[in-house]
Amino acid sequence: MVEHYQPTQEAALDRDCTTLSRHVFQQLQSFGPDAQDLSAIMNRIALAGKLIARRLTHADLVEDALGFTGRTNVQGEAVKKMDVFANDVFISVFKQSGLVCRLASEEMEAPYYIPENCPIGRYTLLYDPIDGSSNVDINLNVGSIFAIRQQQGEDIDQKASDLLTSGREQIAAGYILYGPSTVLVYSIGRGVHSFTLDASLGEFILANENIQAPSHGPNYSVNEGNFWQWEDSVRDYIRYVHRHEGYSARYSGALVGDFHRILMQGGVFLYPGTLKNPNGKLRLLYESAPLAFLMEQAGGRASTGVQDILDVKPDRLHARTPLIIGSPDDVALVESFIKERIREQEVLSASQR
Ligand code: P6P
Repeated sequence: MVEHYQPTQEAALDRDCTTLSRHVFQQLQSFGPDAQDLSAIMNRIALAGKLIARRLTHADLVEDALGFTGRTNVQGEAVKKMDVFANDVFISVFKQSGLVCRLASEEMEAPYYIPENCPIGRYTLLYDPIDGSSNVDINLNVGSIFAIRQQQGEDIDQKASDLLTSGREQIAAGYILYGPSTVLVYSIGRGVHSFTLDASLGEFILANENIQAPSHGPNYSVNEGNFWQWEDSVRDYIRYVHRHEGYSARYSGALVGDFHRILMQGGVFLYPGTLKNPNGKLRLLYESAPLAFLMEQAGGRASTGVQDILDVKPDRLHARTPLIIGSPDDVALVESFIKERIREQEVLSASQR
């Protein structure tokens, strides 16, 4: 009688085999064309993460890897060499993929179209290639943020106007955190999952499934140097956390690391509007909306202060938005100060009529 081989049920082996592309199929419980596309897209994003991580881990040993290019991007920010490298990595990994036709990035004024992938490629990648790049030269954490959307319509004029829709059109989002380890966190709308890069395998391996943000946490993450630039309502919130026990200020100046702490430990990250930037500093389409997608999937919230981030429709590709994101109880607390001030202003203006 033929003895049928029984593969080992060794958990460690199965875990090491749970790569990002396999996990997408597990999530979707399908091997259909959409699942195949998403699995392949996530695999290429993982490759981008590996290429950027490799550069970062010895950037100060590589000729010409650090410092500024001397150019200014569409945001009016000085462009760092690492910004350009990372931007081009994401373009390169999607060449000859037939998947992603358009890439919209913080570093490019208009979307980039990959000729051989258009119009067959029906996916668009929106990304911040290196967020927090001021940290690169001092070896502190930085991150890449991405969102995936499906193209709506033919975009004949190549204005990508179909991207000016709410974040609820995103089909996937995530980030890569380049820290002591390189961690990729993603969601395709079925929970939030993290993968850690095992350099010995050259693979991102599943580390945490179905991450849930705590309903409340001790961290509040904000640049208090802007204190006198904010609305009174935000200052009222900051005074509140100063006066009450149980709050810790944690701010690294790099959104991805600050967000990851809030996702894992709870609390709130906020970048409110300031006198200089009334709509805030962070960009909607490739920073706030992808992170809002993740945070909602993890049971948290993301708000402008008066509206859910995922409901905001941008009027242009590089639109900015105020961002309050994190544990539901903590986001609600910040919103309560903002809404209280709005009520007071409405009462005052009614009394003056
Ligand atoms: P500030 C980095 O430039 C960035 O876009 C985010 O990563 C970060 O959260 C924010 O700006 C920091 O801005 O004004 O506090 O230096």
